[in-house]
Amino acid sequence: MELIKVTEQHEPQVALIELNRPKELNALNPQLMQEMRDALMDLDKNENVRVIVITGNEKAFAAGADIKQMSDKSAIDMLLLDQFSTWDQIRKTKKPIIAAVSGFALGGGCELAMTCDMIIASETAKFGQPEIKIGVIPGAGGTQRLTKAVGKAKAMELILTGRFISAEEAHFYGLVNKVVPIEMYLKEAFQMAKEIAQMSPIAVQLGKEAINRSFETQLDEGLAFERKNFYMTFASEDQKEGMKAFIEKRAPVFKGK
Ligand code: DAK
Repeated sequence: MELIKVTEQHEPQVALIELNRPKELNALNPQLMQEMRDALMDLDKNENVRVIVITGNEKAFAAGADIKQMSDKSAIDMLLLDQFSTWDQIRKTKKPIIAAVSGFALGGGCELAMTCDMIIASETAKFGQPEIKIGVIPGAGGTQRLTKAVGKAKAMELILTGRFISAEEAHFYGLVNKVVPIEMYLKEAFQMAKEIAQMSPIAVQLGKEAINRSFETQLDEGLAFERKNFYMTFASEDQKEGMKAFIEKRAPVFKGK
């Protein structure tokens, strides 16, 4: 593992996965996501692990999918890359996953946190789906999970303006479980993980499965719809311009083409 760090027993029966691309604010490239999928599959099978915590660093949980790796892709390139199979596998993890978030959780980073089962945030955390600013839309469940978490009006605001919200606001809207001072966010996540680890692992797995079932059928349809529209944005000149402008550190000029 190069882009993540896995500690199998950070606490008894609690594993920790740390995203480890600090210079790129933990931007999620395919290699990182594949390492994450492999780690989660291993930990899910490991009898000594009951709960998994995923974290970044104090500055960034993850600032999104890697724009530099996506900028030149066509809709068909994105389709053939099939990165969604990695994300789908993450979604199938049976053990509970807690995201411990500090700093930026943006785009794919916010989607990764929402794919986890619970979110503990530091007071400095910032959540957002800024894809619209680079000419695309969320592609890893943001339009579905954010809407379920915060409601239609707030999801529209965040996804159509690309605005960030603070940890406090995210808590108000029910996106995160708890907000704590920065020196406490990991401790708090482990505290919750240890509490869950004391319960029957069978009951925990069945409880998680049942809660997810409450929106999974709708989620499958919603995700399929989002994916088609996400691929479609890669057929636009605005996607090329939006991502190029990010890399060149300038404001994009969108033409609606
Ligand atoms: N991708 C690539 N590099 C990134 C990045 C990203 N998302 N975010 C930051 N970086 C890089 C910056 O380019 C910079 O690199 P250098 O210039 O030093 O080489 C370095 O990280 C530090 O960033 P900044 O200099 O920009 O730091 P600041 O503190 O000034 O600003 C910021 C922090 C987070 C506000 C800013 O970096 C920013 O706006 N970042 C982009 C946020 C964003 O737009 N995120 C959404 C990306 S689109 C999919 C799954 C998921 C997705 C799509 C498909 N499939 C399964 C197919 C998701 C899409 C997205 O997330």
